[in-house]
Amino acid sequence: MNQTERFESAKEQYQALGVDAEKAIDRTASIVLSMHCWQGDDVMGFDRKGALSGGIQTTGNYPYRARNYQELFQDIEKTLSFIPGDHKKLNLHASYAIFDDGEWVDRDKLEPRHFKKWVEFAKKNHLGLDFNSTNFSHPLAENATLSSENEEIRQFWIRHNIACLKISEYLAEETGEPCLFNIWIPDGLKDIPADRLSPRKRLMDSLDQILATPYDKAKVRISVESKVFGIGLESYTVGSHEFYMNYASSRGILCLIDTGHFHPTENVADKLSSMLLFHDEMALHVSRPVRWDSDHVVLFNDDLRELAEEIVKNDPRRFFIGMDYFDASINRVSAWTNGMRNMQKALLYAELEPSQTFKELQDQRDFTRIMSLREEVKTLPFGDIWNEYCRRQNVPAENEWFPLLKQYEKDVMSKRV
Ligand code: RNT
Ligand code: ZN
Repeated sequence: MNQTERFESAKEQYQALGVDAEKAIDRTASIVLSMHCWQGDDVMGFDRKGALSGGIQTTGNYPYRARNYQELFQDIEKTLSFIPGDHKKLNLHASYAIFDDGEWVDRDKLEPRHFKKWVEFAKKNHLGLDFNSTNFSHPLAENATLSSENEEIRQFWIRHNIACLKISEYLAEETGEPCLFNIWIPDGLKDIPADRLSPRKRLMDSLDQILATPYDKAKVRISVESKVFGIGLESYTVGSHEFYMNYASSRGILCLIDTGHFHPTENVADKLSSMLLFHDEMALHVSRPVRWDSDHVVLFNDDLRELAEEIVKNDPRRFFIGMDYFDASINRVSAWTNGMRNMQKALLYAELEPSQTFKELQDQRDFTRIMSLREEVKTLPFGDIWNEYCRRQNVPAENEWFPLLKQYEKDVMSKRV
């Protein structure tokens, strides 16, 4: 059988369960994913030489990391050529500002013009843009940022975030689509705090000062990202889930849920429907924690499938879906590609589920049938639909992209010495 015949046969098998594979393909293609720029260079950025800090870590020494914006652009374009989807966004961090020769400004002085090259790159590749302030990997972030007891330091980070808000507005204006401006800070303590409240009060005040800056809500959505703990900050995180959930609700901004930022036995997929009862929109960082917030490359596993199922059932247009993983132990274009393709796969898989039937069976409390049907679905020829989706999107099929990546590694990446 050739690809078309395999697809037609697979389509019939899904049809037998009442699922329209054509519609599933079209709906998946319309879901917007934001690809994080930071997988390509191990979260190094362009504005400083120092090590990554803030309780997050990249591990591994695979060669050929992108060392400047030209190489990063090259790798992003290669990666995009492997990923299906009608429209994608690129998720930037403030530390990826591009300075002219000899120029440098600190984070509180960043301006839209420092992201002009990213805008040109986005336009060339038909990409939307999202943005993050970088409240780590900086000498003034050694202790605390927006929750700092040192007023000068706290004001520095407030100025940085206000600068980022203005840059986000510029990115939205230039690309003509909304920009998500996400705030994550590493602030926390290694050991048991004497005072849990004051840092949180200061964080609340800092965020209020940032939000007091006028901005166009049609162009920019602001989100806040919570966390359980970071390395060296195991006992206390100022920006906890409860803090940000309440903060976001009371100020009319978005909560960002990072799938790596909860206790390992918590089901993150379960949180989405609850959040969306109280918010029109929410944001995600899709990651893969292994025992801790390790930011492993996202795989096509049960956790991801369940997350995608919830996205699809709660209307994908209500989500800002961003990816957040970084692995320095493997080829970084392959890391990017696997994670992004796996997210797409999970969304297609979710679109191909007989969810209306499942729902009716649940209402009838026919759990015997649900279990059996769910298992039946797992052995359907999903790969044939996935490869057809890739073919229609002009990207390589599942067994085709890896040789192309190895060729790129040989021709381009391996020359970076
Ligand atoms: C850290 C957060 C944060 C970062 C990126 C680089 O735990 O997940 O989102 O990973 O901003
Ligand atoms: Zn994150």
